[in-house]
Amino acid sequence: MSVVTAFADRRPKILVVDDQPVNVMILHEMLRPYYDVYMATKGNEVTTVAIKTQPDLILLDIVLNDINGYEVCSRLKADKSTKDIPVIFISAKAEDEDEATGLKVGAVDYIRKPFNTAIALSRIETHITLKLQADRLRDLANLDGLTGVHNRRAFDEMLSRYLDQSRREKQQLSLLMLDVDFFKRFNDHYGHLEGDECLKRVSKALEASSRRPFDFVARYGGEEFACVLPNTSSSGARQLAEVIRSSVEQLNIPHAQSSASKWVSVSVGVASNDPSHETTPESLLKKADEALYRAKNNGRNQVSS
Ligand code: GH3
Ligand code: MG
Ligand code: MG
Ligand code: MG
Repeated sequence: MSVVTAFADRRPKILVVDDQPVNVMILHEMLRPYYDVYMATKGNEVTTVAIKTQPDLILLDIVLNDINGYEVCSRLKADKSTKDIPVIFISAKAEDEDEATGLKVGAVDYIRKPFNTAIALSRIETHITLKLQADRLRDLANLDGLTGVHNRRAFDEMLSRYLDQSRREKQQLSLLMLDVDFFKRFNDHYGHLEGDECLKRVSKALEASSRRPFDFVARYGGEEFACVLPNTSSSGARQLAEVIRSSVEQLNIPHAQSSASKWVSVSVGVASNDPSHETTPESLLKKADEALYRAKNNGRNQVSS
C-alpha cells in the first residue's frame, strides 16, 4: 500500500455496495487493514450515502434488491457531486457483455467473482491512487498555495456560476471584498515571513466566519480576499462582513504601524446583485471594490456597502 499512503494524508475511503450481508463482511475484512470502509445494501441509497461519506472509490455489486448496479452507476455519473468517484463493479455475472455494460455506464474496472484477493486489492489500489492524484491536481489548480483557500481562478469560475444560479432562482447574491489594512507597513515592520503568517491566519478567520455550505472564500490577490455568498441579502452580507471584520481584529495580531487599530484589521466592501436583472461578474466586483474604497477612505477597519 506504499503508493496510496504516499499520496493520502488520511486513510482512503471505500464504499462497498452489496445486498448480501455476507459479501459485505468478506469485502470489509479484506479492505479494512488499508481503508476506511463504508457500506450500503440498497441501490437507491448509494448516491445519498456517497454524497455524505465522499468515498475515494465505490465497489458496486450488480444484482441488488431494488435497482441494479448499472442504474446505480449511471446515477452516480450523472450527479455533479459523485461523478468523479471511481466505481468498480464486483460481480458473479461473468459474461463479457456484463463487463462491457459495466464499463459503458462509467465504471473504471470490473472484478469477476470469485476473485483472487491479491489481484482485487492491487486493482483497487491502482484506482485509489489515480483518484488521489486527480484530487491533488484539482487542488493545485484551484487552491491558493499560501493560505489553502480558493485561488483567483476558482473564484472567477464560481462567481459567474453563482450569479447565473442566482438569476435562475431569483435569489439575491452578495459579494464581500476584503483588504488587509496597512499591510505594506506590516511587512516592512515585521518582515515578509510574518506577513505570510498573518495572511494565513486572516484566511482561517474568514473560513471560520463564513459557515454556510455554499459560501465561497478566495484569495483574490496579494492581501485581498473575496467571499461569494449565494442566497444572501445585502443586510445579511453586511452582518457577516461585520462578524469577519471583528474576528480578524480579535486575532490580536499586533500591528504597531497601523493607524486603524493596534491589531491587524481588514476593510470590507459589500455588494449585492438584483436577481431580476442581469449582473455581470465585472459590475458586481466593481461595486464591491467601490464600497471597499469607501471603507478605506473612512478610516479602514470597517465595513462599507
Ligand atoms: P491599505 O490599507 O490602503 O490597503 O494599505 P496596504 O499597505 O495594505 O496596501 P498596498 O496595496 O500598498 O500594499 C499591499 C502589500 O501587501 C504590499 C505587498 O508587499 C503585500 N503582499 C501582497 N501579497 C503578499 C504575500 O503573499 N505575502 C506578504 N508577506 N505580503 C504580501
Ligand atoms: Mg447481489
Ligand atoms: Mg490591496
Ligand atoms: Mg491593504
